[in-house]
Amino acid sequence: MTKITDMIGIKYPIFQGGMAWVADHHIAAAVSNAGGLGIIGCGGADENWIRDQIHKCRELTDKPFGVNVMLMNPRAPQIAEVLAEEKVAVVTTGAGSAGKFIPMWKEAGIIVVPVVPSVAMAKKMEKDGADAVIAEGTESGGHVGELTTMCLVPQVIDAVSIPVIAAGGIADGRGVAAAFAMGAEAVQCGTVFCASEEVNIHQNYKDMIIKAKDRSTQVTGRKAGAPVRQIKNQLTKKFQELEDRNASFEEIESLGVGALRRAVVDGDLDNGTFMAGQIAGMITEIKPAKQIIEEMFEQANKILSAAGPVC
Ligand code: TUI
Repeated sequence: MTKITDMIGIKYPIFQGGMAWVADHHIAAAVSNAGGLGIIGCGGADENWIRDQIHKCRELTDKPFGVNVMLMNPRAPQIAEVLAEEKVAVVTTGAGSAGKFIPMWKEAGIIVVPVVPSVAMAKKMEKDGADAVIAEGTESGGHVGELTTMCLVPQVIDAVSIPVIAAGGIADGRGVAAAFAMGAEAVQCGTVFCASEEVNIHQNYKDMIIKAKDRSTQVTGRKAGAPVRQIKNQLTKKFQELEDRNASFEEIESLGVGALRRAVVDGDLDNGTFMAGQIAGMITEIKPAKQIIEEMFEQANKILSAAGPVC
């Protein structure tokens, strides 16, 4: 039991990342039914889609689940209101500051857990009333910060009093054990659930993850302020060309428009954005979400119980 499992009422201290286009009610319900915290990712969707997903998730599970709000979504204010109306158990946020929505969510009894890429943002979220923070390292897939999980997590833990969840580069019991050794109260995993049976994405996306090696991902758009980690393909070469000639944020953004949908829905190997973390190289099998979670914690518990003095 950790502060996070107690706070939310879940069995395993694991959140499934609220990945845009990827994390719909199917995987969220599967992870929650397995004892973790499943999360529906809003990405760029509108509030009607999200309300429908929440209702569908409730049909598949009576366990707590969460919703992730991607704060760059222009509909974030409308989505925030729907989440308060629906009184979802947990809201996580990404790609911006959740501050202005926290009072409304707290009034609705929601547990609020923003993703933070820095100590400064973690302190701000604590001051604004967050219940916990997810410290996400640059190893993660999708929109990323600059610090690695190994450096970010302990610095955030030292800086705040609320529980810290470690994310970025965690896909097995060794990663979980390392996160707990650093003082985390839970982990968040995304990429490993892209390789689950229940996730509703094109088979080509799952295959990309299974085939990925340690150096298969790349962050595009850092210079333009739109850093996204994804698996290398023809599209990342085009992103690289734009960056090499110092293209503007708008040009880089326009190349990315619709690219995540092309990956997730169409399985377009050349023109899709296959967001994935660096740990994709370690993932070699598609498994049910329940098996992923149970194996991860069995391994972590073995490591942590056997750990004696280092020397
Ligand atoms: O949000 C994510 N990962 C995502 S969102 C996403 S959807 C997307 N699609 C196309 C282009 C861009 C995004 C795909 N992956 N992770 C959580 C996360 N949040 N990582 C980093 C941050 C973050 C960054 C800056 C959180 C707060 C922040 O604050 C900046 C500020 O000062 O407001």
